[in-house]
Amino acid sequence: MTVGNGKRALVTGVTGQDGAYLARLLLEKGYEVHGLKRRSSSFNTGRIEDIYQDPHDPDPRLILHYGDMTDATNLIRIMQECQPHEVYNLAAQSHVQVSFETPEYTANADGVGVLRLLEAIRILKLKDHTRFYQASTSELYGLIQQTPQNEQTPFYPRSPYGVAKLYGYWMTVNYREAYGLHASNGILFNHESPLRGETFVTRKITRAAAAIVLGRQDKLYLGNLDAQRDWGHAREYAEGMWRMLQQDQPDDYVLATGTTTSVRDFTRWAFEDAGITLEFSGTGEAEQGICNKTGRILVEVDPRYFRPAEVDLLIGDASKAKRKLGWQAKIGVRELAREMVTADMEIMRRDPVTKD
Ligand code: NDP
Ligand code: GDR
Repeated sequence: MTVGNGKRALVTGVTGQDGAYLARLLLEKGYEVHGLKRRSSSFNTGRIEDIYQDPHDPDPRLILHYGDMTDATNLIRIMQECQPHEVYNLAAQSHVQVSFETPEYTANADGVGVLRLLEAIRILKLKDHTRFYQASTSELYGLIQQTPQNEQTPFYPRSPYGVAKLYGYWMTVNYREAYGLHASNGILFNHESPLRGETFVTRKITRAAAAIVLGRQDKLYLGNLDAQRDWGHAREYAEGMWRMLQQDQPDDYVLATGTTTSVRDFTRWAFEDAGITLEFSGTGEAEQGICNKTGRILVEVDPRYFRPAEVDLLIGDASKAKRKLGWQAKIGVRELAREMVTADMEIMRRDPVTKD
């Protein structure tokens, strides 16, 4: 059992992929972890089941609070109750395509939500007590200006999500400069894991590869196969977030692997890991059907998954994080895909009724 380190952390978005990895890491380091979770009509704590503690436990190390990034009074009250030494703001409507359908809500939760937390620190006079981490994103770069992208690369977001996150990024910088808050942005490139949400492209692919090979699904429908992303492992990125808040000075850091991969190649590798060799023909919109060796079409391009504006290419330069934080991604995309496919095969074998 880890001995308490006397520190409290508040993690918003604790029920999400990154929140689950970060909460686990903080508990291992001896923090008392407070998590913000939304009220939901069904259980939404699946990702933190293994660290979940009964509220009746006499000395709970993980304490969950109901809350929402769109509710300022609730955030202020939780901050007042926890008096956290470190706040990790991971809560967000994090799906880029969904942000085109819900732009105002995304602005409220992902943009103004950041301001609400920063203001809570200011109102409660916690500025010399509380350090703040903002989950910024490579989606800020958007339209390609230069590659690889680093902390100096200009931003040009391409979605309501990216624009909302731009506001959060600058508010974090502004509160640091205006009020002296220890507030840092992690500009994180895509990171995935077996805990990744099922509608993000990597997990959608690894689940489908597992389901198709087990005879539970006939076909996978995808959008833009030409998009290129710098995919790392979420567990390693959670460690990077923590390291940012251990620095004497607040700052902004890129976390990335430095390697980029197309959606097409990720699909090929994931299916290969599941035991299926895919045959591709043509590219872009000409690429309508992708078959296995017998000619059966397993992957089809469906324009409904094309975005109104796309981010074509992301590849990050994390040399500042390496130099200042001693952080470097070790898990490459090939290993990541294999881990995700293996995990999805196991889940599906355990659950005989899953249908897609
Ligand atoms: P997830 O979508 O897995 O998790 C998002 C979390 O935010 C969930 O716990 C969700 O709750 C919660 N949430 C959503 N809306 C609200 C709200 N209005 N109030 C309170 N909580 C809310 O995202 P990730 O874990 O992948 O990402 C974590 C953060 O990092 C996000 O801010 C994301 O934008 C950012 N990011 C992610 C990257 C990635 O590649 N994963 C890269 C760069 C940045 P619920 O479980 O109830 O839905
Ligand atoms: P992204 O991740 O938009 O980069 O945002 P996502 O996995 O959704 O898309 C990556 C790329 O794949 C293309 N794509 C598809 N995407 C989805 N979701 N579904 C499909 O069927 C599909 N087909 C092709 C997309 O067009 C895109 O180019 C993620 C989120 O975690 C953000 O919160 C985070 O900030 C960024 O990563 C960095």
